[in-house]
Amino acid sequence: MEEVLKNLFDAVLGGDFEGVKTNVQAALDAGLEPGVILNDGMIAAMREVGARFEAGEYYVPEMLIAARAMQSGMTLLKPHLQKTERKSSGKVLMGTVKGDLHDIGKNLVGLMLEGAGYEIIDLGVDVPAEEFVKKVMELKPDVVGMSALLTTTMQSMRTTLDALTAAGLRNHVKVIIGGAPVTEAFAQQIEADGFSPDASRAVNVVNSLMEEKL
Ligand code: B12
Repeated sequence: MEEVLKNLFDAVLGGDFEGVKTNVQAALDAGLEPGVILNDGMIAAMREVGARFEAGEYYVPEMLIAARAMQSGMTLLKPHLQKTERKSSGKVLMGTVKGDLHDIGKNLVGLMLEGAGYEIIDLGVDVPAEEFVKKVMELKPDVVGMSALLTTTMQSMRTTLDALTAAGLRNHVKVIIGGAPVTEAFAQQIEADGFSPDASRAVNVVNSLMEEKL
């Protein structure tokens, strides 16, 4: 791994805010692709944070500090990730489902979609099914994107889809889901329209759903 990426990885892992910013800038100055900086430097570090948590070496505060350090680096990286060509490709309503407070992945997906020209409405975290329903009625998005990082809160995705169906909205909006524990098989099981394991492929999924809508 490039030295600067290794330093960035270590800075995220250690929750070193200044180190994250310095190394993101250094990586950009060295001409590294923003996508590589994000994936190989920061997301890889968050994966390691998760592994250490699982092994009992890290606790919630360490996870939180690492997450915040990553977010401080994202502020610098954001303008470089967003492409310049702009056309309004459609409206996407994003939210982390009820009971779940993880938002880094959701924010990244929103960012990449925004870069691809979509208008993003972000409902935040811990969003109940009724709130998704209310906002779909009010704002008429083309696509709803739900995120869940806990095996327990994946069930809130099913509840939200059921609530959209019960409100008669299911034929009016496409629904995509994602988050570390979410799989293609789960997406099919709950009859979501799309799934992506990461933010860049989420753009392809939304693009093809938009084509289907036309
Ligand atoms: C940071 C973190 C936290 C932070 C979150 C801060 C924040 N602002 O988000 C804090 C400290 C708050 C936290 C809390 C908890 N956490 Co936590 N957390 C993590 C950690 C380390 C990283 C998550 C992350 O940001 N990853 C980086 C992003 C970029 O990746 P991502 O979220 O997967 O997103 C990508 C894809 O999944 C996809 N994607 C995501 N969303 C969407 C949506 C759509 C529509 C699409 C298409 C794609 C998509 O694209 C993204 C970009 O590529 C994970 C470890 C892991 N391996 O995931 C544990 C993890 C998710 N947490 C875990 C746990 C257990 C908890 C707690 C219960 C701990 C506790 N005892 O309190 C609490 C729960 C709080 C709650 N109610 O939500 C477990 C979950 C286990 C499980 N199977 O359910 C994990 C897996 C850690 C572990 N290995 O045990 N956590």
